Amino acid sequence: MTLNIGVIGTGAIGRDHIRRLSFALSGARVVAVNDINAEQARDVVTQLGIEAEVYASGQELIEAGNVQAVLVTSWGPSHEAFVLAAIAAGKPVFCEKPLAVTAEGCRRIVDAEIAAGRRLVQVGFMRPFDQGYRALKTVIDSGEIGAPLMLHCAHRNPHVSEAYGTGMAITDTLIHELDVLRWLIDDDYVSAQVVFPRATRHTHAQLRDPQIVLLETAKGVRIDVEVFVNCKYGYDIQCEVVGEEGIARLPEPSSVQLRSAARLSTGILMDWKDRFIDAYDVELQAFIKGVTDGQLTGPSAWNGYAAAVAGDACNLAQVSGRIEPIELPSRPAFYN
Ligand code: NAI
Ligand code: ISE
Repeated sequence: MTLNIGVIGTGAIGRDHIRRLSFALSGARVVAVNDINAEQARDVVTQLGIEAEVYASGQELIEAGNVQAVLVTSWGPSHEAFVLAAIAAGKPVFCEKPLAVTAEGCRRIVDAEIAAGRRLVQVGFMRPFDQGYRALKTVIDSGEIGAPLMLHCAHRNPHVSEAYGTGMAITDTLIHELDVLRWLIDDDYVSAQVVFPRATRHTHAQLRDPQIVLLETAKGVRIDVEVFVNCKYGYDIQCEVVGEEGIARLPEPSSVQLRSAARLSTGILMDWKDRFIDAYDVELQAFIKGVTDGQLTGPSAWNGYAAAVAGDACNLAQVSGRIEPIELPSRPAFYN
């Protein structure tokens, strides 16, 4: 069976996902696309040489008879309405992060999915599918470094657009750590604080950059995440887990070691598309398989909600300067 997918949002990641669905993965094809920039949507279809109809609105695409599953890759604030519409239409939906821009919005999706009676939503948290994070989790779960005590992490982007503000460091960027770290150490957050070091001269008036987010978990683990989105030198994701018996680090992406011009060096990637290329492939192949088998297994709407609850506290902490509590309700049995 070939799954017919409709994609809403043909920007950077929408286009990349359409490419992988059309040429890298198996079991699916893109039959419909939509973007508020219709010309761009048409260009993507033409440039990739796929046979997909361009729809005038996301809602029409969701309702189209030949669309069996939906990919939401539009801007964050539009996600909630599209995901709710897909659930209402009974169609499985893969939604890029964030699931919704507030925890309240994510909760409405969780409630709608539970009311629908079956899992229909997978969130685009790709890091749990990344080989490096999986290897790190295997080491932690093996007990070799003992119980985790502290995590030191960094999420660095070379640059961001003028439209990216201080709050987005949480909702757009840190949200990946908020999801993957609770999975990695099987724990939940209980508080968050945000501190701002000296700002880089490469930032702009609406963005305080860098930031350090300090999280505490239910088991007492302390986590620091540096979010630095104008670091210039590369796209760099770091994660070090300090345990009672040893330390484990997220592996670097493999790259050729170079001896030249009196230097020993390895390259650093510049783009998230390259850094997580395999993880994006695996997460979407899992979505296709889940829909085809009638059993979605990837990150759920509850994962999207849990990350957003922590994200809301971090956003609050950015403004208050205080340690803000994180209160995640217990997980409904539906998501066990
Ligand atoms: P982008 O700005 O390149 O593309 C977004 C597209 O959505 C634009 O073409 C825009 O015209 C379209 N759009 C906005 N509102 C719409 C609406 N109501 N209906 C139809 N189209 C609409 O942004 P990018 O980087 O592609 O990000 C899109 C989403 O994917 C964001 O939520 C972002 O956080 C997420 N993302 C996830 C990544 C990951 O690592 N998982 C990486 C990059 C983005
Ligand atoms: C972007 O939207 C992503 O999701 C990338 O993975 C992240 O590194 C970046 O900071 C976000 O802007």
